[in-house]
Amino acid sequence: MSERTLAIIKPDAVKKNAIGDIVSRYEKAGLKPVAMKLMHMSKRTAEGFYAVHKARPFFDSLCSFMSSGPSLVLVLQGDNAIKKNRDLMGATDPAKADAGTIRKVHGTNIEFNAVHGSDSPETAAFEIGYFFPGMEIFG
Ligand code: RTP
Ligand code: MG
Repeated sequence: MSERTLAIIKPDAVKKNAIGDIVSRYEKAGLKPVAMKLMHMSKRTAEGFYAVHKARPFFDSLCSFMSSGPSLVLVLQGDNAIKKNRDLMGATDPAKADAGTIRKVHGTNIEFNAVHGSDSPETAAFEIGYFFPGMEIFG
């Protein structure tokens, strides 16, 4: 079933010039970018995006990281896009991620882990709407 997911190439990966490699992995896996923008999030924007984590000890540090430089924010479309993207990303902690996954290749540690991907249809709907009005999505 074709679906959409929100992906973010986080500031650490943008700084390392990994945008091209990561977008190429999405395309080769059948995940088509149907919207994308480079944006430097404010801390408030990051806090709203990660509101589900606001009680976690890493919340403040995570939001500082996400607002530390530009990110590439994308909507990816394809069959089973949500799970397919999570599989491409690998585990949250790059040290535990499978060989060949984006986080294994480009991540540094459990916080600076290169990419984000929606984890359910409900979070995908919220996250896509958080960054993109419908008219900016070309599905
Ligand atoms: P994401 O939401 O970014 O796709 O990552 P995820 O589902 O694999 O992991 P999640 O539990 O949702 O955590 C969100 C992001 O918070 C940072 N984090 N830091 N210091 C820590 O223990 C810790 N744990 C998580 C990571 O940047 C993680 O991707
Ligand atoms: Mg998550």
